Amino acid sequence: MAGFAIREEFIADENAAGEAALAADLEALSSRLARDGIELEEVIARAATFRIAVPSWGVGTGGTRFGRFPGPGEPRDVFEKLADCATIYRLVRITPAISLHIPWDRPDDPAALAAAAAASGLHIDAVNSNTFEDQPGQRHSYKFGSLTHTDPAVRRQAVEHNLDCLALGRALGARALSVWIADGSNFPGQQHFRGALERYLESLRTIYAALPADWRLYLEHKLYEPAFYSTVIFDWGTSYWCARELGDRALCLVDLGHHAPGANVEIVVSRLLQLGKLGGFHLNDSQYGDDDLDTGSIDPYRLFRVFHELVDAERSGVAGFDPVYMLDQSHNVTDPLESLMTSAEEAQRAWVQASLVDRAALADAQERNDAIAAMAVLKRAFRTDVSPVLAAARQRAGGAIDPVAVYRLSGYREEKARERPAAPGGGGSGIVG
Ligand code: PSV
Ligand code: MN
Repeated sequence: MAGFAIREEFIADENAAGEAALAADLEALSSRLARDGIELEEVIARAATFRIAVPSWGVGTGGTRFGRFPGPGEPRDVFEKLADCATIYRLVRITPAISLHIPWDRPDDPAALAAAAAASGLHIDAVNSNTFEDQPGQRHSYKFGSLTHTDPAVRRQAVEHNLDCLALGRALGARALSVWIADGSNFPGQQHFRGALERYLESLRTIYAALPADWRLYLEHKLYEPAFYSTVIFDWGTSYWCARELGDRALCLVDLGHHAPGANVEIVVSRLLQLGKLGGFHLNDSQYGDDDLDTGSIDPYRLFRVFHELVDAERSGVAGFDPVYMLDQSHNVTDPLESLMTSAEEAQRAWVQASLVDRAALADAQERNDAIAAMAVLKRAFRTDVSPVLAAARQRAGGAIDPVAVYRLSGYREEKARERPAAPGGGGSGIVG
């Protein structure tokens, strides 16, 4: 890949400076874990297996409907986005997959993009269709909906976009299509609820019929926004029913921000696991609604509780357990690469902490209806600082003990600012909603 890259020797040199402190932290953690009968090395080995995808659009500064404040050196095209994703991967070693949003990041030459990704150890895992905004020159508008629009011509256009995403995804080596629609209504009476859902299923059936045999189709629900009165796929129940109607390869995708404030998302996760329809996650954090804040930045305990349900299902051998993880957040006031590296680590941290839960002790407390003891089991795992485990897993895989520190010291952003003078009109796109 052209342009400045952080060299492996640079990472190794910086790691050398942090090795003694890491060794001391590992030793302390090892004796703490040993008291619970847990082997430190096993925890490090497990941490090394965690994977989370980065959205191509996430490496650009996001925005709100009040504005966007791009930073220096933003990627101007999908190849530059790929270079930023490669940098993240090089430092954190758990993000080899990229999800592409179409048409935001449609490559002119898919084979060239797939080859460039492979050259950096990356791959495209999913394509996300976008029928939530109009594109220049588009024949029909999505102002009043896309896959559920009352006009069959609009629905056909939205279906065709998804079919096009499948074709493009095949050329890129992807294995999944994620569908999120903004369709809904702003006024009571504006939309016939059952009619819109029937139209959704009819559109999705056409898309599902074209899904390659080894692909998965993810249906993403969202409570509200941009429609503020009703949303067609507003909750996990609707999403579950649609996935069941479509077939085995249709699964539900849970975006943590797409629920009412205070909603118990972990029980949603548990239900979908039990029903065999949990496909994966869009991770982010929020204080009020779909805030798209950095994963683990507001409520790391909730993230832990979600991962606790996942690890529990994994350990009890729930059939079909195979969720995928992607970061889906908007970086408005940070360097997006720093946010993505930190967020990937927060997800990995919650997963590793959840793996420390003493499940026998928890089951026992649950049997005895000892609520305090049960909570204490969860808290003991959650309060374990697994930072040294994550650092060791990264370092052994060739990544950085402290990714953000190495990134800053490398001068990557300054180099990119020189290499990538801002395109007239602002350049790279961010997230919407
Ligand atoms: C919608 O809010 C969403 O979570 C969907 O996943 C979109 O594809 C993504 O954000 C980007 O706007
Ligand atoms: Mn999402």
